[in-house]
This record gives sequence, C-alpha cells and structure tokens, in this order.
Amino acid sequence: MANHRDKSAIEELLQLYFIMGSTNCKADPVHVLEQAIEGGITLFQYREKGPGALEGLDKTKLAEKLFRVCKDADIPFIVNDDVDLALELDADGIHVGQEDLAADFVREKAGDRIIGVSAHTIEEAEKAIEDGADYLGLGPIYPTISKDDARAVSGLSIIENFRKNGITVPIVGIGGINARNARAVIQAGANGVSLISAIAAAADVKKAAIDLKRAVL
Ligand code: 3NM
Repeated sequence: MANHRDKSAIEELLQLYFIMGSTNCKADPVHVLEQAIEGGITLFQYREKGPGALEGLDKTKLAEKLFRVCKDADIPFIVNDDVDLALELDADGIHVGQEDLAADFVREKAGDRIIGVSAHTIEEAEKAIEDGADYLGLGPIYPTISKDDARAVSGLSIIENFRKNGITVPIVGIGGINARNARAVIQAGANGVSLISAIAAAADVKKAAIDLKRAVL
C-alpha cells in the first residue's frame, strides 16, 4: 500500500472520484472500471450497497477483481464501510458515512490508510477531522437516484459554508453530479467530484469519464 495521505496528494486524488458496486453497472463491473480508468478517473471506491447488492464471498470476489484492475493502473482503491474487507485486500483506504463505523475506530484499525467521512454539518466535519479523517464527502449536492436513504439536497452552499467556516481539509462533492454541473462544485470550493451514475450507467463509460475530467480540470 502506497502512502497517499499527504493533503495535496489527496486533493489531487479527489478530482474525479468514481464510486460503484455491481448494482450500479449496466455492463460487467470489471469492464466498467477499466473503461472509467481509461477515461481518466483519479480514485475508485468499491461501494456494494442497496437492493440486490452482493454479500459474503461474492462481494469479496468482485472486490478482489476490481482491486486488481486498480492496482494494475495505479489507481488507489477505497472500500466503502467495510474495514475487514479493506484490511483483507490491503486497500488504500476506507470511506464511512455518519451511520457507519465511527471514524476514530476506523482510524485505529486502518493505520495509515486514507479515511474519508461523509459529513453534513460543521459539527460532523470537525468531529471527523478530530477522529482522523483525511477528506470529507459532502452531499447530496444535487438530487440523486443512487442512494435510497440520501438526505435532503444540500446544494452548493454546503461546500461554500464549510470553506467559510474554516474547514480546510480536502472536500469532495457527491450526489447527482454530471459533466454539466461538475465545474460548479469545484468553483464552490471542493477539490473534486465523486459520482456513481454519471459514469457507471453511461452508455459510453470511457467518454463519460473523459467529459467529466474536462469539466473538473
Ligand atoms: N452518498 P450519483 S449521495 C453514495 O449524499 C452517495 O452522502 C451521497 O450517486 C451522500 O452520483 C450518493 O449517481 C449517491 O448521484 C451518488
């Protein structure tokens, strides 16, 4: 596992952060990930959640395949909300939401791996940073179809408010982001955009990633 935990390194990794699991893909997830990497994603999160998600050995097997694709391409691999899987794979990081494991517990287990935390309020952000988070995920910025229990849409103002309140850690926006609205997320103060459907459900995955990369750079 390489050490990516330097702040400026994380800011760069967050630029185009692709998240997916088997239920988000129209095609074979391995192919989708390969195409997304060819299109220029900078970071990947394996998020096997929601109705129909793989469990147990099936989840582990897909994780191993996707991990291998990332390793071969030198793209860091983050696991959503599953510390044991992250440790088993020797993944580069773990992302947790407010309803998942506490970040300080994850930091204890995860050692020097990247830890991302979803935050919705300044208090949650400050706690996450104190607990050892390397970056914050803020959203949903726009309406999303990819998370059943998503909170109310926050709009761009959540990012602007966090920056105004002195939150300087790397921030990535999430929720309903696509090539048309991604630039605004960066302009509001985020270091990057994270997204599922704009890439995973695209008819041409590689082109979708290329278009998004152009929008954020
Ligand atoms: N977390 P899409 S929104 C995984 O608000 C996730 O914390 C969110 O998918 C949050 O890019 C979301 O398809 C789904 O909208 C993002």
